[in-house]
Amino acid sequence: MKRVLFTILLLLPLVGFGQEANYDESKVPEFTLPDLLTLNNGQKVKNAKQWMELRRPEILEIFTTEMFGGRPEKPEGLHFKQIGQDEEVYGGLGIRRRIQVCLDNEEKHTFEVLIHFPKNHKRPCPIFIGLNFKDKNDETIALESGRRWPYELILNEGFAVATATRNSIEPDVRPEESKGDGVRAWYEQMYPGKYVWSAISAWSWGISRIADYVETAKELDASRMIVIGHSRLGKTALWTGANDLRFAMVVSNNSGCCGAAITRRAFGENFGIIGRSFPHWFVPNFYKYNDSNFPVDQNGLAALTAPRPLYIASASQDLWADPKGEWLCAKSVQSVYDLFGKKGLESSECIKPGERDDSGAVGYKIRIGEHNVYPEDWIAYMKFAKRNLKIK
Ligand code: GTR
Repeated sequence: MKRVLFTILLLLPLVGFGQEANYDESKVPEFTLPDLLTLNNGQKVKNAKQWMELRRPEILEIFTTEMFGGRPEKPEGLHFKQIGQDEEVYGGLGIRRRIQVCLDNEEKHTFEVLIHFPKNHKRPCPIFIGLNFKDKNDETIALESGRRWPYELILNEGFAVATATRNSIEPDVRPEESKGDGVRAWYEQMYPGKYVWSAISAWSWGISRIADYVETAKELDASRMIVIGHSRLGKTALWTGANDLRFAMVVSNNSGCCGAAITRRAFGENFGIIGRSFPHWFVPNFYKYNDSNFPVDQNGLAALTAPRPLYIASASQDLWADPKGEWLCAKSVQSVYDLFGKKGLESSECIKPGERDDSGAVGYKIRIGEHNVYPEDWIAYMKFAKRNLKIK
């Protein structure tokens, strides 16, 4: 009985409470992607300066008001406490540090960050920063070592990596289940009605607070911070890079609908399904839209990373996230990267499972297998980072 219930629960998002996901390529509608380089007033963006000063803010505004919501500035009382350090982990390869990010002077609102960095680093380490799927107050905070967080591998390549649980910043629960213990409820108490923001915005805001810590740590290279995320946290990674230009590179791993997948393909998860399943990921305006009428498509979100390196990755069995739509997204940010003279994808159609197209400033790959992050994914991201961020 338990197992049947569990299976039904697992399948619920797939059927979207009655609204079906399309998996038939022949049913993908004809569509034209909204032009990233046409300003709201109809004029064309001609150079990088106009992109940065005129069009980029317009697109950022669309995703802010219509999808994820805005983000407060960093809080006044923000400070950090080191609450633990192991001087030798992984046979002397790394140092493991625990930081408490205190969001207020009274330390009523805090979350914990786990940082690994190479022990024998010669200069500040480039660092991957991403949230994880562990539960709040889990003793083993983020010790998801092994597959998703292959610390040994990362340390061996000379990178540091910082992570925190998403639930410790903002619980990943529907509004009716909320206990009011996330940063959104706290801001609402302080400034009633001022911020309309989703859990995804709140998570991205939390990642920026980790970046604030990195700026204070001499072992870490704040000019080479890479935001990384898988799935819902891949959406979050894109949104973080869009809002916080301190991040030098963005990695979206299997982020799918409202992440890197082109919405207008209406393949796999779609606006209707995601909006019903995860109302806390979006602002109320999101519900005005269907798959064909959002003012820009997700290549607009991805293009907010430009000219910084951007890696979009899919998995062949992860049709829910629409690999082909993610490839199209990576491909169709090219007009923006062109303005900066940056190379994008080489492929002219979606590459085959197991292949990579990542020799430029935009990378795409599709791993054979399911929705997840594996060491082989990290290997590709680190190689891409080393080349693009000139890491020796
Ligand atoms: C699914 C959701 C996806 C993706 C995924 C995850 O249920 O429909 O958009 O975000 O969760 O985060 O694992």
